[in-house]
Amino acid sequence: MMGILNVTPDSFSDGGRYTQVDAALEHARQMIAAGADIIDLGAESTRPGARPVSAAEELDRLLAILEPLLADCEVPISVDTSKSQVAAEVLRAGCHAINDVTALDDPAMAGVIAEANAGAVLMHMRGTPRTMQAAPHYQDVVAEVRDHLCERAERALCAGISRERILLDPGIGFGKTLEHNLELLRSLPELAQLGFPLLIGTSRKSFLGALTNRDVGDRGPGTIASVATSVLLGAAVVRVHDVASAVDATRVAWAIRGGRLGEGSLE
Ligand code: HH2
Repeated sequence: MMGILNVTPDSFSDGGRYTQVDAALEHARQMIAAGADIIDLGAESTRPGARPVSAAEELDRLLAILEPLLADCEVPISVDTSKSQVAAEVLRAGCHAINDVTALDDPAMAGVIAEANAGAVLMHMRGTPRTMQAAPHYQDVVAEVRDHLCERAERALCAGISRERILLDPGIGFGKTLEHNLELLRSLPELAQLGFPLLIGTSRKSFLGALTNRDVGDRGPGTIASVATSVLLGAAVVRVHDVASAVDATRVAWAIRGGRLGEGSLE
């Protein structure tokens, strides 16, 4: 269970709530008490149309919280960044994994992660956050996402990232229509055949709004349905804002699937 901690002013569902260190720490503590196994710390929003931030600004936001978070929290911390320069600094500061929504687009990223012997989440995205939802098109979304993830996993392995530290993520909502998202979720058993644990992030995303006709603050039940389904279909890790409800849903889905709790952890 990965709990989301966004120290951004503009994230799509929790922007501005945890920009103060005290509020961020308290939220992390609550997520861990509720059952988060990993905290994913992000300082640059990737919502459609988001403004890119400089490496210096991203690092300022991250380092302000990372040190107290590492001192305070007993679970691994991943940092959601696509910049190798940022990754190098946060890994030096002690974080355990990099969650890269561009799956190693930055040519130096794989080497930086390998050198730190850290975990890597490699996510599929079509385009950039600024452009990705402008008429995304695929011939065969599942095959294209699978091939891209396979190629990026190879890149990670060649750079020396340990196989058991790599997770793959089809990138729900990143350059995908509603139908693409549903097809990818339906195809998790096929994506799992790549042989890496799958991480799935559906929490409060707009495809849930399209299905339920709910605003972002009212997508809890939709999130839970998508979390349970993802776990049942093969997700090893789910990335969520509301950890408590997702933990219950995951326990039930995991038990029905017949899986072992704790499988697919970043450590
Ligand atoms: N989704 C978001 C951000 N990072 N990382 C992975 N691996 N998978 C995801 O699905 C994913 C991700 C978007 O969600 P959120 O962090 O809540 O919003 P924002 O990007 O606006 O901060």
